[in-house]
Amino acid sequence: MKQIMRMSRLYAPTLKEDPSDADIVSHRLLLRAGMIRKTASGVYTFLPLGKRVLMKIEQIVRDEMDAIGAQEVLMPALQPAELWHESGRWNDYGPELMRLQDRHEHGFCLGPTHEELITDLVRNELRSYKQLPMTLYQIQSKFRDEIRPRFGLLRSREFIMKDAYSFHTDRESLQQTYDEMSEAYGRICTRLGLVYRPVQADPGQIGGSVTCEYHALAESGEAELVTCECGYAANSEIAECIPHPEEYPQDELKKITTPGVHTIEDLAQHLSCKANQLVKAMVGIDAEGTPIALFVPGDHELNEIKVERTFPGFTLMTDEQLRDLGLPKGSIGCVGLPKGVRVGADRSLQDVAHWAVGANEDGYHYLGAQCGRDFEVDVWADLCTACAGDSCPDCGAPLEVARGIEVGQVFQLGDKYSKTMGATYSDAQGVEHPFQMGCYGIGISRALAAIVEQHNDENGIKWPFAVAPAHICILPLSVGDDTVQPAAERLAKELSELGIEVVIDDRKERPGVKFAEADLMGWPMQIVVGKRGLSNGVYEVKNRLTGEKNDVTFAQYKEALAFAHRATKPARTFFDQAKTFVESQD
Ligand code: 9G3
Repeated sequence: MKQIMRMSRLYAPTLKEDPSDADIVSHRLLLRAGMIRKTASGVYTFLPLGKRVLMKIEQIVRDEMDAIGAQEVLMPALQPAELWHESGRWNDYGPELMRLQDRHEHGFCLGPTHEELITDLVRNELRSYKQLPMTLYQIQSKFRDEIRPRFGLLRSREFIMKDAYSFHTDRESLQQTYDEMSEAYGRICTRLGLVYRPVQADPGQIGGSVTCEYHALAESGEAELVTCECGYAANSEIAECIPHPEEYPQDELKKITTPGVHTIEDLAQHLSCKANQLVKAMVGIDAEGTPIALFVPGDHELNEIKVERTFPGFTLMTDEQLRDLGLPKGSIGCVGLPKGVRVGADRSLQDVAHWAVGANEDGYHYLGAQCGRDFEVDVWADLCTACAGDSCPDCGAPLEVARGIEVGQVFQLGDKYSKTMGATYSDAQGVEHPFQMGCYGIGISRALAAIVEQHNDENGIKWPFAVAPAHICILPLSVGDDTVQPAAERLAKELSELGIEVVIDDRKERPGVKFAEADLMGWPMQIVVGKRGLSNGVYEVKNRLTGEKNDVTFAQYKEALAFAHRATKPARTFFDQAKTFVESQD
């Protein structure tokens, strides 16, 4: 029998108004529903209802981790600095790493992640290939001193993460766990009620070669994704870009006067053509100080990560550097560039025979500039950020742009940590090798907010059943009435005997307040017990997720109850018989 929750006792201080400093819906609703409270910038307290949801999310994650053989541990948040010196990361991170000293002035940090800690644990315990593969995980608070905490739980300075780490003898074993973990992440997102996309991502600072992010789609998401109906999805930071530039109809090289034209928009207006018929130039300097002119379709942006990969150290020139080179900002082109300037161009421009581009003379542009005849390109590369309408690299269909909240990520770390920290196992011949490792995170508190971002309406939160703080809210309307209250209490008791989680709004509040708060808190179902309904022999049942309302007669209710009891009867018989058997043995 589950404990019946009573609104008259529940500590859930709701707010009538939207808090001023909450600028996304999940932050607003979690505060208004009395589920979280801000303790400091980026630091939150979970109140009873918020804590109940957190525990349900954690339990679903635990279920799925245990199902693939991962074992739960609990590591300390307080991490000795020595480990971070060993891995060489103590100085990699700036003030984001929360460092402190103990009373003996020994250095520590509050753990933002636990690669160092778990590698140290394992290098002393896991010594033989016979013990591999091994996956350990924890659900624990993490600390990252974000420079601008915002969006409530989405970017906080203390948050709850499930982080798992796997240890292997070789890459194929790592790949197998990585794949199992990826499938488990899909099941977790689905069970949490999240609309999500696995997204190919940029390994970034991790240095592992393979990584994938799990994004919950939401307009408030910080990540920009490109997605396709075929299932392809990638972080737009690194997604392969296949634009469709078109030619401006002009074959011979022709210089035109373009007074006051300095941007692609100006030029498109001047030529009454589309931006993708024009070529945009950006000039910079690479690590060796070589000037480089880059050309991309007029309707695309240069992608810094891709440019860095092709021209290491590339930084855009300042206005005076451009002037020193004699290049007029806003009408730079590929014809007549000063000697020594290297030319790079987005590979999609290979299919554009004649370019409309700056003439390297202020107030002039060229039409019909032909590669090979009027200019040369040294390097063709994928230099642009993919955007809506570009071709999907997998199936060719037009890409769409979406925004995502990164709720999970899986990494293949290889031997990045095991090598630097001397974490080795001995193989069948007794030879020592560094472990292959993987690491896998899910933002538990962030997932809670992501669920609200995807499940809400103008009245409040709409919790999916699997994570709702309770399943059914019973709303007696006239509490004083001597028939309504007992009927509501009986309903609560009968439903909770089925294992249903029930909350009863037993407060002496007006019906309007009860309805509004039930909608705000997002209980998936509401059952109204009112004087009129009782005299008509019905309960009014409302499905919060669909808005559907039905009058359920007492007979229908009794039948549903009996059915539910029968449905759970086999389990009950088993335990009753087991109990009787055990007692008979005494
Ligand atoms: C730091 C600080 C911030 C950090 C890190 C280290 C992110 C850091 C990446 C990861 C990788 C995976 C295991 C679970 C899944 C994610 N922000 N990362 O390493 F010192 Cl201040 O955390 N870790």
